[in-house]
Amino acid sequence: MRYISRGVRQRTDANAELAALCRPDMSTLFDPIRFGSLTARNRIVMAPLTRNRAGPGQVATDLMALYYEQRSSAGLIVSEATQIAPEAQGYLDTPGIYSSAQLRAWRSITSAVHAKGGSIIAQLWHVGRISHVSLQPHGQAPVSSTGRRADAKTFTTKGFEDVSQPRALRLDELPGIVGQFRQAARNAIDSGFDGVEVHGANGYLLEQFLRDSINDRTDAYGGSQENRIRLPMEIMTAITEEIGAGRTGLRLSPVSPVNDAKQDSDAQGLFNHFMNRLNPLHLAFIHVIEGATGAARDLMSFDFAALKSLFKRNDAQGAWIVNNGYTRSMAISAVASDAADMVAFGRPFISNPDLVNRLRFDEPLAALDATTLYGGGAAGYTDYPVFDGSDFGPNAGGNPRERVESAV
Ligand code: 8OZ
Repeated sequence: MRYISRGVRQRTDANAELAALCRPDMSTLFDPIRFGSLTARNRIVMAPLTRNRAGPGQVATDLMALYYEQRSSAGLIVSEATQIAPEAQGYLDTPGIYSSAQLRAWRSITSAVHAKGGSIIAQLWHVGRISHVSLQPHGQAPVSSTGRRADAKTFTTKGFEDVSQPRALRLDELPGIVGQFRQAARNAIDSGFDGVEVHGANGYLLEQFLRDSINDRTDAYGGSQENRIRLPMEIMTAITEEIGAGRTGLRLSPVSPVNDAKQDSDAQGLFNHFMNRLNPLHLAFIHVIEGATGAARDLMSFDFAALKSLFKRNDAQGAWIVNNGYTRSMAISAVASDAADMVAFGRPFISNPDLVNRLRFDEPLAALDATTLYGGGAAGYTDYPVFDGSDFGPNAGGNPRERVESAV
C-alpha cells in the first residue's frame, strides 16, 4: 500500500468541529460500541462490497486478505456478499462459505483483520433468481419464490447478461435453504468471523419471499405478510439457534428497487410486521439501506425511524446501522442525535482504506476508479493510498486517484 503526504490541515480543527457538534454526554461516530456479543472500536462500518476477485472454487485469495486488512480500522467490516451454497451464487468470481478450502481462506482473512485489532462479520447471501444458468451447478435454473424471471442483469464469463428464468422452490425444499443458511453461519464462526449479517436486501432470495411484487406463491410461504416473512424468520431463527443472536444481524432495503424488486403494496406494514416478529430474537443489529441502493435516499416515503423504534423497543442493546450516501456530517449527526448507532459506508471504503482517519480528521476523500470495481487484480483494489498521519492533501504526491469529494 502506498502512502501519501499531508498538507496544512490541522487535526485539531476537525476535533474542535466534532466537539462543537457533540455534547460531552453524547456518543460520537468515533467512539467504541458494544452491541449483542460484538464490539467495534468506532461506529463506522465498512458495508458489504461485491468485488468479484475470488479464485477457482470460489475461494478467497491472499489479495482479498490484504484488501480487508488494509481496511481493518473500520469499527466493523461486513464482508462482501458470500454465497452459502453453489446454487446461491449469481455473479462471476464471488466467494463462497461452504467448502473446506473456502473456510481455510476465510480464516486467513479474519486472522489478518483481528491481528490489526479489527472486527469482521460474514455477509451470508443467496441470490435466488438473480443468477444465470452458466453460474449454476449443472447449468440448472436458479431457484426463487417464483418462476417469473427478473428484469435484471448479472455478469458472467461473457460479461453482462440477462438473469435466467428461475424455478419456484417446492415446499419440501425450503428446510434445505434454511439448513444452508444455518450451516453457513456455523462455517463463518468456524472460520474466525465475529458474527454474520444475513443479506435480506437488494432483491435477492429473502426479498423474493418478502415482497408481494415478486412472491406469487399460494402456499404457506406466499400471500399474507405473515406467510411472506416465514422463510426469512425461519432463516434468522435457525442462525440465532446455531451461533447466538448476539452474533447475528440482518440487512434490509425496504424500498430499494434494485434487481427488479418492485415496491411491496404495503412496504411499511410489511417491514414493521417483520420487525415485530424479529423482536423476540434480540438480534445484534439491523443494517438498513435508506432509499434506493447507491442512489436516491428519498425515492419513496418510508418511515425508517418507526422501524428503528420497533427494533429498539425490545432490543435496546442491538445496534441500528444506517447506510446509503452518508456524508461525514450526516454520519456525525446521525450518531450524535441517536438516529443511528453506527453508519455504514460502501464505495468510500474502496478508495479510502483509511476512511476512519479521513473522517476523523476531516480530510478529503480519494475518488473511486469505477472501471476496477468488479473483477481484476490489485489495481483499484489494494493500491489505493493511505495517509501517513503527517502530510496529506488533495494534490499530494501527484496521485491521479486523489481528488476531493465532498459527498461520501
Ligand atoms: C453489486 C454487484 C453485484 C452484487 C448487492 C451483493 O447489491 C450485491 C451486489 C452489488 O447487495
